[in-house]
Amino acid sequence: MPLDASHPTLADGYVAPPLIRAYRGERPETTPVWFMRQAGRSLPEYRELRVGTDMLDACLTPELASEITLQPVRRHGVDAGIFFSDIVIPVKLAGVDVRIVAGRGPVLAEPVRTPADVAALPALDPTALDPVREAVRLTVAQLGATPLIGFAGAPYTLASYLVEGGPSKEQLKTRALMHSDPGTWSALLTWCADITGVFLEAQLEAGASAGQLFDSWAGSLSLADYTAHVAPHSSRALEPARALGVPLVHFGVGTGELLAAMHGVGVDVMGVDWRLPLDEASRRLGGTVPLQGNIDPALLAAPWPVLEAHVRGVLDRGRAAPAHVVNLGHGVPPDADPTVLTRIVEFVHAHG
Ligand code: 1CP
Repeated sequence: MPLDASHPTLADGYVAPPLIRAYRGERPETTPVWFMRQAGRSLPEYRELRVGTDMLDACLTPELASEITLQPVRRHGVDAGIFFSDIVIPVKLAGVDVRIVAGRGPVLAEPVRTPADVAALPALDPTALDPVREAVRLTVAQLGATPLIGFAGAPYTLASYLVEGGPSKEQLKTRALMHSDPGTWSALLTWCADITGVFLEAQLEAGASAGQLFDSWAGSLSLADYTAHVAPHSSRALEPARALGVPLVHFGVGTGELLAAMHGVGVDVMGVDWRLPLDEASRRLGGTVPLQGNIDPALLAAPWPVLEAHVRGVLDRGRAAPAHVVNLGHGVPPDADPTVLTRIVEFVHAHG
């Protein structure tokens, strides 16, 4: 389905902002920059607003989710807002008992491991996504010319939380299921792809101008497993978003060996973590794919001259790609000093 005529990118006199131009492969006058996890615990104004409200409840309260999304845009002058939500929101909205445990992450009341567990996963009623649509509408109305990025978790990363029951370093049970019971695996990933696909679609239809698919934990997979057991499901998750014609970004941690395969699921831009220099990432992608990344989040805690030299290096290597959006190589750490993030934005806008 095409975008509704009320979508901001279809307004009279719409001029694509630098972020969208870079995602399309152009080089705008200033290099765009935003940060994964720019909303959230690094900001005192976020911590204040969240007091007494559960994380997933905050995501589903449109006024609150909208305000939290806007906080880092106002403070840092970044080139995009990233919608404040979580990859497990569609899981919760389908009726699965999942919560975010502080200091840990998403935890399920009952892990999903057997064929019966997978068969019992409930369908997601599209009207359950109404608070997400409303939060996006409120946010886009406030953002003006700054674009909003919508996002979703990729089926593998989502499935890893369902199977493990919570955050896990190596996703051992998840990868065991992939091989021991391919039928159950495929049914589980299809369920994940469908709920996450409509979650992303809802944000884009409501006014987000680009989408990012986070396969954060795909780096635990071999290329062969990724290609055979994961990529087709990621592709399926992106189908509704692709039909809308907005730029799509794909990101994972430790996915240097998977970059080309991840690009192949049908996205325009590849996010790169801090391990792989951008010029090498670009080479692995044939020099034709816009890149996003890849400041090492660890260096946010380094003295400014050290960080500045690192950011210069990221900008220099990023010139190997057709276009570059500066970001971190993963999310903002909760204890990051927010004034350092603002300084990076100023530096990138002045020197990028
Ligand atoms: O600015 C933003 O980016 C805010 C929006 C956002 C996004 C894009 C949140 C809010 N979560 C996410 C995506 C997300 N959630 C990912 C993909 C990105 C990534 O790799 O970091 C993943 C893996 C999750 C799962 C999740 N939710 C974790 C990771 C746990 C683990 O397995 O290691 C955690 C800690 C959460 C909770 C969460 N989500 C978002 C915030 C701000 C928080 C912390 C909640 C709090 O305030 O305590």
